[in-house]
Amino acid sequence: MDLNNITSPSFLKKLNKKELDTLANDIRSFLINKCSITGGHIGPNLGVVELTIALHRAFSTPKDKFIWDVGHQSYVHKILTGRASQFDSLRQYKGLSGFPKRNESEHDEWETGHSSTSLSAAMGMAVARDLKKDDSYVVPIIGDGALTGGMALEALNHIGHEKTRMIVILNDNEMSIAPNVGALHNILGRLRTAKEYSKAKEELESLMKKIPVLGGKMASTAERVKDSLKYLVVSGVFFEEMGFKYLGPIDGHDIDSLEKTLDYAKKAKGPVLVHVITKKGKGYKPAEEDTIGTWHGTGPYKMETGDFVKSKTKGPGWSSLVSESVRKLMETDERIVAITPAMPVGSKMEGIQRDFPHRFFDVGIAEQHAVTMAAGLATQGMKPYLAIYSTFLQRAYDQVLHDVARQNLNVFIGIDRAGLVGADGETHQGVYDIAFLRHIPNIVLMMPKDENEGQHMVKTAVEYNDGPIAMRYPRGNGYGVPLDEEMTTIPIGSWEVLREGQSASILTFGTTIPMVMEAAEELSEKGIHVQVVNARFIKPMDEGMLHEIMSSKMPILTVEEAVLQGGFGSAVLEFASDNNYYNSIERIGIPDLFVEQGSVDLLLNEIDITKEEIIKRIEILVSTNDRLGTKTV
Ligand SMILES: Cc1ncc(C[n+]2csc(CCOP(=O)(O)OP(=O)(O)O)c2C)c(N)n1
Repeated sequence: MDLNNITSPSFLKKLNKKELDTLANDIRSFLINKCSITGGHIGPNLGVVELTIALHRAFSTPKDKFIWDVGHQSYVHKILTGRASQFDSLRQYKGLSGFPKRNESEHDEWETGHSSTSLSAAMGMAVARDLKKDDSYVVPIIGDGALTGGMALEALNHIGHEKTRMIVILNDNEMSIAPNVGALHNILGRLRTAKEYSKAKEELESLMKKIPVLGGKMASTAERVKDSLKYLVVSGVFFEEMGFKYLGPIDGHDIDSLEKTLDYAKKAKGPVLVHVITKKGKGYKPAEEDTIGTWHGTGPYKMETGDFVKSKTKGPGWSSLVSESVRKLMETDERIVAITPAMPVGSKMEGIQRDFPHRFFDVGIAEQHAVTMAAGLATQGMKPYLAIYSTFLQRAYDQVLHDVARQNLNVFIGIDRAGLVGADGETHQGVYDIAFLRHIPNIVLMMPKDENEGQHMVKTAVEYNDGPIAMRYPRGNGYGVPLDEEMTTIPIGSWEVLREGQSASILTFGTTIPMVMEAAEELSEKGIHVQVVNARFIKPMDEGMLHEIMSSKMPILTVEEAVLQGGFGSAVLEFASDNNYYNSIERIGIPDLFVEQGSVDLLLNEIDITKEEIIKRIEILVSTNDRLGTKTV
């Protein structure tokens, strides 16, 4: 069938079994083909083809509400709700989002990107529904990985207590972004294999229904039998104890049994959890055989072989460089303990995991726990290294503030994917961390200009024993600069002049340095000689150098790939104001908006973080300064 002709999911209800199987095959081929060109979350989506079809047959969106947790597995839903024709633009600038988007379709009730929000959102929607005396269904769809997130567990606790009517679909493929971890994962493992429990429970329940009047003693005896049966057959029937009716485990690739179970679930008065077993990557051999998470989300690949199309890179990946530097230091420093909240593959920590299995912890999707666990380690004289994406560190703001910084503990935070990240879009841009960390007392925040300075910063962070220290590094690869044999430390709070000049000073750090250097070169050809400073410590700033620059009365331009409000430029303005300097100061950075998806270069262009803008601003600054002269105190 031509999937481009689908306009609404209502057509599904008219299809017979054979037609449904054909549709599932067509959707798989379509996804494998389209994602081979655009890249995307192919593995998770291949796993939910039948589940999504069954859901759209059992329910009627938009009246009924689907809430996709994380949202990376919503491609099939997008196809069935009339968006197949947009897949050529998947994850590209102004194109189809890789996550649910409310402005894309009335069938997208909830936007995500970060994990474990679905159950709380569903609770809100279900309460609203009940208050409005509506009869719709609220259906959160959550993976076994996302279920380990603290928020999901907080919501389960509340929903089970309130007995709110909703149908939770647990999409259990035994994988998070990498293999799933944790005690909850083990509970699911036992449930997956405990078919006998489900069968025995059903038999007992139907037996109990056959007894005409279950009065007093007899009823409670029967309940007790049922209870003890649970423990006899499978220890810890977690969900029932939490107040949910547990249905499953169901084969998530069998549309018929999925539908029967969903129809049964619809009759329940309170919360139901349908445990669905799926296979990530189903139907595409390379993805199906993946055991480490390579096919969770990919760039373009050759469809026939599954070989990834390699883009040309000069230097090592930033995550590899940082993890490898930490791994080397772990050889001689036994205090170092490495932690990742579910991202061992993304943060390239396999080497650490292999060489130091007892000093490596994948804690699951649990950023808050990861940070406070690191704080606990630090109280005992250990040196925790926590690799965490900038965007996900947002989850652990209070833990950084209250547990780490307030107690001034020696925690080293590697802020991975700092800056714009590209195709994942608004939910994943790592552009807020400076603004939400800079005002926290005690913390040191730095970003290297290249991978050599990066390895020295890792050493600096490990040697630093005066409190928390965080190092930002971008997504992607370094420039291929030579790496010094020995890692050395950099004086905390020291900046570096990269280019001398008297007309103006440009203060910048990290990824924007090359564009600033190019702008400086072009400006010098026009007779404007700017100083360029590698402001590698965002906190503390190099106050000595700032006094020097500001007292020279040069105009100043700050450039950062991060939000302007509360950012590095703001810190420079605060410094000027606090010290009564009146230099002209302008800032380039991310304005007050959420930056959408697209290639990083294109996005930088869109928000005017460009060489051309730097040249333009400096020319205006310098000419105004010359005309007016610098105001003095
Ligand atoms: C707060 C947060 N931390 C980390 C991530 C990165 N992440 C994206 S998907 C994913 C795994 C989700 O696993 P699961 O819910 O089981 O879905 P599956 O991909 O297996 O279908 C992780 C850790 C995220 N999106 N949000």
